[in-house]
Amino acid sequence: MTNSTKPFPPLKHDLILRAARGEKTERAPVWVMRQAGRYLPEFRAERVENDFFKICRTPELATKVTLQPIDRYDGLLDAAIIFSDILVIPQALGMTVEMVPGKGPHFPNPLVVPADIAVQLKEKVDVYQELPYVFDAITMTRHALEGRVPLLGFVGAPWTLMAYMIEGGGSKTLSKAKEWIFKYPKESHELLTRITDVCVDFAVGQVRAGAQMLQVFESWGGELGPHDFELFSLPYLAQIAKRVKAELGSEAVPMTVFAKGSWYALEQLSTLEYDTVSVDWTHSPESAKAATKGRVTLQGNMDPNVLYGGDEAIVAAATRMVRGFGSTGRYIANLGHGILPTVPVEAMHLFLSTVHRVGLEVAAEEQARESA
Ligand code: 1CP
Repeated sequence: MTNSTKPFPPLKHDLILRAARGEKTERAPVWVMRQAGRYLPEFRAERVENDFFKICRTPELATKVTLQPIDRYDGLLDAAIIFSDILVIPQALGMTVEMVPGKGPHFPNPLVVPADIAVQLKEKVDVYQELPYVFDAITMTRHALEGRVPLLGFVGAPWTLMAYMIEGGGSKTLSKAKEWIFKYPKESHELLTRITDVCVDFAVGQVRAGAQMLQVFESWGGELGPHDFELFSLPYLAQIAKRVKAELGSEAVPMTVFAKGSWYALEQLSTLEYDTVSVDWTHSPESAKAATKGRVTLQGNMDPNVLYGGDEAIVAAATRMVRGFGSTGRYIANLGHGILPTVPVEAMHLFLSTVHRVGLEVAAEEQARESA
């Protein structure tokens, strides 16, 4: 257990928080989705010793792994993201989730029909009872970071979590989860509402434990067409930002929404109470800026596979990205989705250092233009 009453060390580097709030920054901040994880040899070494969820549940180990990329890429990452998984919410709701090496998450007893909701899921979830280890890991990590960079918390979005709970793991078609929304829309909304309530409590708890920014991952957003996204994803994403901010009041932190593949919803997403909208590589900087009209900070969006393309390709794509997004000042550099497990650590380094270099160049050019 960590001592949550001990004051946190002062934050020495708030670049990402300023960018999220829409302030002009001296360069674009950068972090990478899944930056702590399988592409890092030091993480793989940890996994030989420990099961995935054991790392999540042991604050000392979660802290250690969260800091791995911050130490390796010292000075190049502008945020840390707590080591955990979106699937701790289904666990808190009462479901069993295992992490199968080389395969990913597996639910031995997925939801099959709506009647399973009452049988398998707890009616009321107390996140402080079910997920104290995440809060402890956040508090411990926030201390261990010593203010080097802000610490991000995260939750999975309701539709994405519902999809895992019904599919029982990753899926190419999401046929089972989609059968639910088309065959049992009322019960699907009931399930989404239950998940949303836990998301809200969990996100609020993470901030109270020390998270300085939050990201909501709707990783399966793009599996829904515009009509179904508007029915089964958007209202819940909207509720999460609204309720989390209302509950936290003056302690609210910037929030990011990432609905992968939902390019058609970018304008709508930019009108919710999120400060930042993370976009994948199906947007050009120009189209993303046109859809969001400066209402939010944009985050993203290089195709993670560029990191396999060799130095020239990485420098070209990262440069194009920062130059394309950089001129508004409302920008956080990232990949368009998580970094892949077989990416060489040097490719990540080149991506980060290019973003820094080009970000400084763009900022200097902007300043020169403004003072001209
Ligand atoms: O560095 C970080 O980003 C922090 C840790 C983190 C985060 C933010 C992990 C560790 N998982 C996540 C979020 C997460 N988990 C998402 C949303 C982001 C995204 O879209 O990539 C999703 C969809 C999951 C579900 C999940 N967990 C998958 C995907 C399965 C599929 O559907 O194909 C996998 C493979 C996991 C396991 C996992 N989570 C994290 C790691 C490092 C791993 C690998 C597990 C291992 O070590 O074996």
